[in-house]
Amino acid sequence: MNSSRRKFLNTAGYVGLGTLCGNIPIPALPCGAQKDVLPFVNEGNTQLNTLLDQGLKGRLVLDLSSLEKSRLITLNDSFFIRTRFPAKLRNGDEWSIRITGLKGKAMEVSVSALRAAEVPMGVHLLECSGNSAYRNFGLMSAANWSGVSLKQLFTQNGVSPATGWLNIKGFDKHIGDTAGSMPGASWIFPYDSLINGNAFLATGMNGQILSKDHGWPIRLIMPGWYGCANIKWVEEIRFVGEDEPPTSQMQEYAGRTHQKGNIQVVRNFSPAEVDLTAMPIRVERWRGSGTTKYRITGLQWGQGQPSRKLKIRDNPDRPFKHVDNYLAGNAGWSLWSHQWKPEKEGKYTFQLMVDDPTVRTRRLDLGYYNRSVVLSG
Ligand SMILES: Nc1nc2c(c(=O)[nH]1)N[C@H]1C(S)=C(S)[C@@H](COP(=O)(O)O)O[C@H]1N2
Ligand SMILES: [Mo]
Repeated sequence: MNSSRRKFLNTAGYVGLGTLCGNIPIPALPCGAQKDVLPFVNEGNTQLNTLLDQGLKGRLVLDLSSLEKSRLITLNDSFFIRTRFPAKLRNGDEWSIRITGLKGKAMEVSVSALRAAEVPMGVHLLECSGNSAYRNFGLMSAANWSGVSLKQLFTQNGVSPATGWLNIKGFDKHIGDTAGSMPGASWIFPYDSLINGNAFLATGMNGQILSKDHGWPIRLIMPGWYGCANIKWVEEIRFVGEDEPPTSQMQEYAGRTHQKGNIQVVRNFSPAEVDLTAMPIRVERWRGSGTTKYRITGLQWGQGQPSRKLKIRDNPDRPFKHVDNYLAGNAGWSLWSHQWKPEKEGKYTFQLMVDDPTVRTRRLDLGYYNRSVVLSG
């Protein structure tokens, strides 16, 4: 099925025979109930699951509406892309990473050495900090990565921290139009966050060698941090001081990574962590024998454990109610579902909250992940 047709089916109100009638976790409907999916309104109209454009302008936006419990790992050619590979990317087999800013001489680690040490690193989700309704929230995906942790890399090569901060720099030599994004990506991390947070240099994704668009031959994965810090095409790791100015990449994303106050120096930069977040991905209407039932399926993701204390409301003036079902364990993200009982026609805006004051939910609380549907006869 081509993607425009798929998108139509998923978002423009697919009407089909519900074959799952006895199985869906809302009160059973008579077999033969008709299902349709209510489209989300006031969102962008990007072509989903389709490779668009080249280089810095290159994008692939994942269609989240079709996520199921058995399909929480994103296939490699559906995994979202925020920037496609730079035209001048050189031969990966001869690639090496320079480690500089050391007390002694700079070091080189070859890709072949990294590949030889590659081990499974588990499932991690990436979310672009610019993931928004304009992109149908599809700048987000989860994969099963493999690679080498920085901790192991440093231990094996006898690297001791020369300073408290590391600048991880990618190869970004694009040609042509930069589409408003600043070329050149690097991020400066506290050394301790990288080591304790289990950051790794990924060489593989879902059992395959990393593709060029996802950072071949080497990319950084910093678990739980926004995509923008997950540098692709890594070519240099440099120890820097706490008074180093944030990179252009860090400045570009400062607003989206919750930075506040004086951020002239990296010491004042807060970790680009993704807080716990949740939103609906599809709203189904099941109609049969004079009854109509609505089911909302949604995602939750972000740092820490998935919550069992999600609440949802269908408009700002309505009370939050506990979410009914938690469908799958954590694979970077997990699914929930909820029976929705709208009282009348009209526009509804869903917002979730976490009923636990110990869990930080900065973006969620801003209404950033609100999604709306319009209900009519
Ligand atoms: N070198 C380099 N790394 C980069 C980028 C970039 O432009 N150049 N984009 C970043 C951003 S903004 C995001 S969201 C993620 C996206 O990773 P993906 O395209 O593999 O999904 O890569 C990050 N790493
Ligand atoms: Mo991003």
